[in-house]
Amino acid sequence: MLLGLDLSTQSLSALLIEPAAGTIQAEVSVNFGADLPAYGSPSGFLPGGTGGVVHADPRMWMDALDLLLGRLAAVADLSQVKAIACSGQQHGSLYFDATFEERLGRLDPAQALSGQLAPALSRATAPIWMDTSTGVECQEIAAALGGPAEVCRLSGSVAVERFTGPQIRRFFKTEPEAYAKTARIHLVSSFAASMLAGESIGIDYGDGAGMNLLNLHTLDWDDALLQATAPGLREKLPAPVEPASIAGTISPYFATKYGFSSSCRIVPSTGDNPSSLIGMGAASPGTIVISLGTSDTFFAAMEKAVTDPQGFGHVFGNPAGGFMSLICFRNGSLAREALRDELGADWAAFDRAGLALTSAGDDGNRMLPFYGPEITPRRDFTGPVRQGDAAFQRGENPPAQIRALLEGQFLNMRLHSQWIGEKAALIRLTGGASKNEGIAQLVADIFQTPVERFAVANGAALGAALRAAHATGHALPELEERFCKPAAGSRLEPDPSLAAVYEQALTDYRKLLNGES
Ligand code: XUL
Repeated sequence: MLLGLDLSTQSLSALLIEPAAGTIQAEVSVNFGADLPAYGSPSGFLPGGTGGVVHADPRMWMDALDLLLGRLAAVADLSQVKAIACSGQQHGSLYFDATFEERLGRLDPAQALSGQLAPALSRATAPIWMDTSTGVECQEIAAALGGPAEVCRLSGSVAVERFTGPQIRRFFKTEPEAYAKTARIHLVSSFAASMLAGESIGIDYGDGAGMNLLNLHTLDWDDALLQATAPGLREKLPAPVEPASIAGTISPYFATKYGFSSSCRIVPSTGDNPSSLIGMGAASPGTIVISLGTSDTFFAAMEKAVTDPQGFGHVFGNPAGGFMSLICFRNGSLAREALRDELGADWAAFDRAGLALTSAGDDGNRMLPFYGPEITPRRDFTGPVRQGDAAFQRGENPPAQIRALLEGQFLNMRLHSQWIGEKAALIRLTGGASKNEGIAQLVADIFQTPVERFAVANGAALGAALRAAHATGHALPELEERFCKPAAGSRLEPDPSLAAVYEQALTDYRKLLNGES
């Protein structure tokens, strides 16, 4: 059996697979808010941060790992696990002093992880991906490199607030002594693997590319980016590692405590988006994944590592080799829920029958679908911008508002993914709103590409389990064939008669966004 773990914002989950049979043997999870209330983090982070600060308590993640493996050992024979791979929320970082490696190497199974590792924290809390406090640091890094375009050319992304490099720079500037005491910096994902291995495990090219520090051309930390970020940084970072490899063997702590075999292998971790790419069966170019959540994300394996000239999209390493694109849209369900509440509507109004009250393109009623600041495009919207007939502009006619919002969201996604330059053969849609037939058909029509929905809820944990299987000799295409199946009857074909309507809508949308109409 192979084990995949996903350390996400709100929970830590485990998925155990039997690769030859193509079966999921066990699935357990720990919810940080419900299961570890002592950390006062109902949504997985410490509430009340100011100036854009969003941090989490790393001890919560340590306790969660003990709790999760205890639960898993109660339902599965962990001595049968050949290898473990982890996935983690991207960009979050942990800071440890010089005692960390030694502590990792002599973990006592009679005690909890947190009591043994927390004393090595040189920064009590960990900034996570929701943190937006580093605007100044992003500007400083870009300026040191001669402009945002150079940061993007080297690292695959312009300097971004939530990315780890700007976060490290802010720590160095605000707490220079604690930074100087820091001997090891980990990402959430590489930290999870390091606990399991009892030694520091490297950072893979998938998650490493979310730091503004990894040079995508050399796949090593970039000296100019390191220098622009903070002094002495190379020594503090674990080396970048090839994702499909064996990084270590399980620490005796876990073998003794939870019954793992002492030969169980640890595979390098990756970020949750690269891991989902594998879990959604999209490791090779040609399949796009669109995940509809609080924020919407768009990602796909890439033929070539091209970067977004506008600087909104990102390029990460693909754990299966090569690269992947990732584009985040902050106003996902956030905006869908805001409009639903504004209209006093329910989700049925967003489904097939509700959408059938208006027609595709809705005679030119258009909306920039942003209820708050957006990152793609990066702009401080304060509410949706409407263009169309007078009643529509006043916010009347609920069916027209709903269609315009949804069309706006996916036209915006189509527009801002054009830099990738590849036409996909298939879209795999996941996340809460993907169950909605009306939304799924709209995606197929706007992209003029077939859409499939997925049965597996946790694509990131499945991706981790598949990566563990891949790194221990199972062929990825066969694993995808067995595990990455669409839900029965979930495929929707695009309506070709709408291609021209949405070409025109895309032109109109671009003009509205650029203030040209
Ligand atoms: C990606 C990002 C988020 C986190 C969520 O850039 O910030 O998708 O990975 O877990």
